[in-house]
Amino acid sequence: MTAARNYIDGTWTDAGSDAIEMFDPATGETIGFAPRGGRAEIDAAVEAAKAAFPAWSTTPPPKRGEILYRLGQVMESRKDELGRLVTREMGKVRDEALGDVQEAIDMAYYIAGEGRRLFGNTTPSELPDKICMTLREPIGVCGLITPWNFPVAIPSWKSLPALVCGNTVVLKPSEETGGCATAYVECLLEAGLPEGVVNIVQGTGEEAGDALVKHRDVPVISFTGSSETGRIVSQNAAPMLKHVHVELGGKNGIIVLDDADLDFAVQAILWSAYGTSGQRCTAGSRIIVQDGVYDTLLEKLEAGARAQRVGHGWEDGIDVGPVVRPSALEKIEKYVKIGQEEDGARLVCGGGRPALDSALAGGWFFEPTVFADVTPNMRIAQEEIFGPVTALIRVKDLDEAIEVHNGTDYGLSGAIITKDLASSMKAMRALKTGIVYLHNGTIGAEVHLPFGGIKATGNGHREAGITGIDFFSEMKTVYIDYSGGLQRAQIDT
Ligand code: UN1
Repeated sequence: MTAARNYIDGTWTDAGSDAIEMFDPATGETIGFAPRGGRAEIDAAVEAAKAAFPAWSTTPPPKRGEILYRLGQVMESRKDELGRLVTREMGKVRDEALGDVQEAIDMAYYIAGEGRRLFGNTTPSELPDKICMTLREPIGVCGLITPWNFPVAIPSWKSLPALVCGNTVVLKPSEETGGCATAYVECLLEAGLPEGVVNIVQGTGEEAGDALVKHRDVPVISFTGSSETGRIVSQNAAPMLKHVHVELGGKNGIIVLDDADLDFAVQAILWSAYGTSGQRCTAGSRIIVQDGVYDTLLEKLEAGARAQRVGHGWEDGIDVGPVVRPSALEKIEKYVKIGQEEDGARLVCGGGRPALDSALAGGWFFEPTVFADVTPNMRIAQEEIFGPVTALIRVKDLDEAIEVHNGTDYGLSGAIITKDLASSMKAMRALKTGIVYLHNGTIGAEVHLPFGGIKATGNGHREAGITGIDFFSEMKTVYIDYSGGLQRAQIDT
């Protein structure tokens, strides 16, 4: 049985009678239960995090960094176990599950070094005998609400910058992947994190998540999930003027120009569209192809999509695992139907559930799916499907490709595949996304760079990289006047 537990004020508790059932998406079997936390558990966790704040926030940042460095070592030693848990709870294939854990290890080592930086600025004053600088201060208790699609990586993206900056944390992980979050917190404790500094409350967004967002002693909220929920989170946090970071949906496009290496382009598209069964906010769900190579690319992509091996994520040679839950499958099926009904769109391959051997008959699998001849305003080209479905759109040139690329509400990740430097450079500036890939697909973010998007994808913040530190610290501006007299800024110049 999977052990999804609460950890509040140094005490672990198991799921009680009113628990949330957890499933293996590859078989549909019950794998365990998560506690159904609500307001009472959130209140207790926030109390514990508040109580731990004075000591943790005054621990020298290099010491905080040393604990987080050890976290990287602990996770390395438990990498296989954590990876298995990822596949078991949300289905992604082995390489990607281990990659998910690796992303957290990378974040631990990166952020450990931040403990010896946490740089502010020093700058001259407009007045003599006066200097100016900025310092970073911890903020308080951070409420972190994390999704199931990167069940180890994303909790690390949020919690490690928060911790190195001296904050304490209440983590509300997705109810699908509570065991991964539990194991992650176990690693933090094994690394030496003091009791109460991180607390974890399992439960649903409507109950535990909502209570966390509305808690008056939680000044910082960081949420990854759908744009719809992100709006609710923002609205509920606004009256208390909280710091809010939301990381939301995407409808990411890959532009392929006539001069592209098509075999490479197909590899990049397959990886972007079907990695994590298309359940990444960075998934490549629109392929914007120049007229001259459209037919050849479609032919190669169809062959590549048909060759993807669908099956249990932990087995050898599998490319595409299941999707997370039955309602995800239903949503994908709904969009395939919408695509088929949209005038002119053509279902080229996939579109249904694959026939798999009986051990996986109860699993939630979907075939890698390609739609061709999609036009930019169709719903399958505008709305996030979050499954292994991609849509080919034909364009005449780079200008039209950029226009189509930018013609969605979202703005997370964009990509262009061409050998022409000038076209790449033009796209680099013109694509309206927070992340741009030149000569690649839309996935593959690294932890030491800012991650996030514009338009309906986010609210202007970026996580990971140095920007994670910016979000989780309060900037204090300090003026030091050693002139011995009163010097008035803007007046005594
Ligand atoms: C997400 O899709 O929610 O670049 C995160 C990537 C991963 C992170 C994705 N490193 O696709």
